[in-house]
Amino acid sequence: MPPTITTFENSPDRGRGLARDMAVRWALEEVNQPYDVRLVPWAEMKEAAHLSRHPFGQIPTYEEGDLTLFESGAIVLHIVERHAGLLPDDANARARAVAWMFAALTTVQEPIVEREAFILMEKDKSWFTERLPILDDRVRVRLGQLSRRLGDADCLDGDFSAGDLLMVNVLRRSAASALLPEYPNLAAYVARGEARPAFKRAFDAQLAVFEATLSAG
Ligand code: GTB
Repeated sequence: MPPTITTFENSPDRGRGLARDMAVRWALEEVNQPYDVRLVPWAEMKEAAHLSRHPFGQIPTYEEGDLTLFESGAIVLHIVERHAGLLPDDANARARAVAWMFAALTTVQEPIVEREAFILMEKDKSWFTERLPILDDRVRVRLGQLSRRLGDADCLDGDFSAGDLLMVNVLRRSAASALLPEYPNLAAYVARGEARPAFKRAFDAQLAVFEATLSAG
């Protein structure tokens, strides 16, 4: 039985692959594992059935036999630990790839999410234009550091790993991609990730869900 993941029935990102199921889909595609999808309507996100899968009533989740997981990072780690391809065999290199996974989801993502939430929720506030450049600069600090570390390498540490997958996924978030042109090597890094066949399959699959929802009215 393939694992089942949950995603939005009607994603607010309108099929741009920005919701967190994208990383899970991409990881599954990279390791060539088929999966089923359970679509969760908005009205059911906080209902008992979904809360039994996810304590915070969010997507994505992952069910495989008697294992149910939430948190996209934990799900991706589970997938790549069980299937070869996205973690190096060497123990130290593997530990460094996991460090990059955490870096993507915490150190890099944190200022990006803060900027995104600010734009979404405080756009009409009197302090918006004064505060936005402060949040822009917080994102720039991280992007600048990441850009210097990546240099002209293709990946963060050796071959493409789960660390790169999560980092590209985080850099695709709207608050990061708006500033990405200032960092050509990061923009190229994201473009390389998006050009991977597994990314394209994952992207097309989530887009197909959005298009089917649209045409169903
Ligand atoms: N830390 C968790 C993880 O990584 O799995 C975060 C999960 C999460 O934030 N899930 C969101 C969710 O379920 C969807 S992805 N939200 C519903 C709720 O909390 O009730 C976040 C997201 C949503 C929409 C866009 N977008 O429109 O661009 C991008 C990202």
